[in-house]
Amino acid sequence: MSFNFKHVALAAAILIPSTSALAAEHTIEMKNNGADGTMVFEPGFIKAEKGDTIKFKATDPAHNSISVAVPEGAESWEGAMNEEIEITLDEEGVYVYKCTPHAVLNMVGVIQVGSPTNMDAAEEAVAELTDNAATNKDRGQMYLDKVDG
Ligand SMILES: [Cu+2]
Repeated sequence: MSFNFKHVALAAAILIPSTSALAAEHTIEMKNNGADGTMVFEPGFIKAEKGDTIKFKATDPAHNSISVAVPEGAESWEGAMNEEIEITLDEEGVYVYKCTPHAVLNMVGVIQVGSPTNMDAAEEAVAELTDNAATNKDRGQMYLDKVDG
């Protein structure tokens, strides 16, 4: 076998996986009952890597996922009721989201991607969600407390 550029390129393609090949897929279930109480995203906190995807799974009906705060440059999202949406985490920072009909029950969640670049905005969003919630008032802050770095 002759040693030429084609072989080197092929070897590199096999030995060095691209970043996208390493991206993980996470699932967050939208549930009526979970480990953290009723009307809940599970898990409510996820630490992910840039480029990972999140699938919101409609385990129980009558939930949705809508972003409340996202890092600068990241796309916000708005899932319809019962819609299973998939989002890609393109920017580092903290993502805060809620379920529209159950925001009053503090059905919220937090995703950390890399460095928490927008922590102030995330804290503000969680404080406002907490103010507007009638129950589970410690939930958003409990998730936010898990953000590190
Ligand atoms: Cu809900």
